[in-house]
Amino acid sequence: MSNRIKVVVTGAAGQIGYSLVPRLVDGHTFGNKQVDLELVEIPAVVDKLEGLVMELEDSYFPHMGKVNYTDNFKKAAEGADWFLLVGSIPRGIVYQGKKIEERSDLLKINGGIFVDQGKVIGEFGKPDARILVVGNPANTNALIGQYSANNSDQLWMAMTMLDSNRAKSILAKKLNVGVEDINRMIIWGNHSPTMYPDYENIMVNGKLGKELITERDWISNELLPKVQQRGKAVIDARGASSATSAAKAALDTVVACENQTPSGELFSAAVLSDGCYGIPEGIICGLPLMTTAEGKVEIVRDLTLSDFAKEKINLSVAELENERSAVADLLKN
Ligand code: NAX
Repeated sequence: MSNRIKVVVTGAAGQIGYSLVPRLVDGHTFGNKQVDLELVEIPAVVDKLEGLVMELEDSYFPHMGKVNYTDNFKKAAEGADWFLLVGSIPRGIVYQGKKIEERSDLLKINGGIFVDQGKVIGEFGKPDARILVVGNPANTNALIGQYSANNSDQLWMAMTMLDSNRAKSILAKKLNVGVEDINRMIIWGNHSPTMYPDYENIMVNGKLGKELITERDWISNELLPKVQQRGKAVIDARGASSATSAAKAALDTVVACENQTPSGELFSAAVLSDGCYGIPEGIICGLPLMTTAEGKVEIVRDLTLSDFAKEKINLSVAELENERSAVADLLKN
């Protein structure tokens, strides 16, 4: 196994990028491997990355390999093992003379970016590259990217780990245990307010969540809205969207994919659905995952879903199907 790994980060000059990039080379995420970084930005801000590179150099990271910054995604992508696609156009900005307010506009604009990046990743990324889409709308961006890449050995994911970590924190407080005691915290569906945090299938010190939490009112009025609206609550409190927690969640996803999943644990990310759990094929949907001893990331297919869970998941799946319809003209390969 190679002792070098090449990681591409888009949106590297953004606020998530600032928290994320240093931790890719601090020895935690990729262990003893030397990590080569390609930091990618749009032409208007790419020069700002010189400052980030200076800070990386000044930070003494023995595991840091070569570091480049560029606005040329194709050059950055050549032979890369990991792509952390954080860059996207946010709601509310003026883009090509128009203020982007509607989710449908957001889907189309970002969709265009992911068509181009997907093609490049399919052609120039490592044959077994792993791609984590963080930039919103993450699930549908990942779907577009995966179509365009047209390379079935590469693994495309959209990030739901932040939602999973948020749910762990709320459940740990409720059950008066540590966050590390909450295992198998799965987020089903879309990374959007329709997501479903599956409290019934968590394991806490040998007990199933559905045995530990029986107050449906607390689930419906506390857990679900708190997890689903946490992103907005952070924006209201901080005046900016989640950054350090989003970066940590991206790193947690990489670590979960790079290492065999411990017995009794599962992790959360959205991947291409294949009909499991009655979820229609061909959407990027939050599902339970594990990494095998051989390093393969697989969907775990034997969780039991209650009628309550199925009803909630169906709502989120319907939203993903609508998003897919809105970008149907971009789903080509
Ligand atoms: P920022 O606006 O601070 O940074 C985004 C950066 O992406 C900017 O520097 C921009 O120039 C760059 N960018 C835009 N298009 C690009 C392209 N085509 N190629 C390369 N770079 C490009 O946003 P930040 O707070 O860092 O958030 C980034 C994205 O993460 C947003 O879309 C945000 O909605 C999304 N989030 C997703 C989360 C998730 O759990 N999946 C949670 C956190 C976050 O809200």
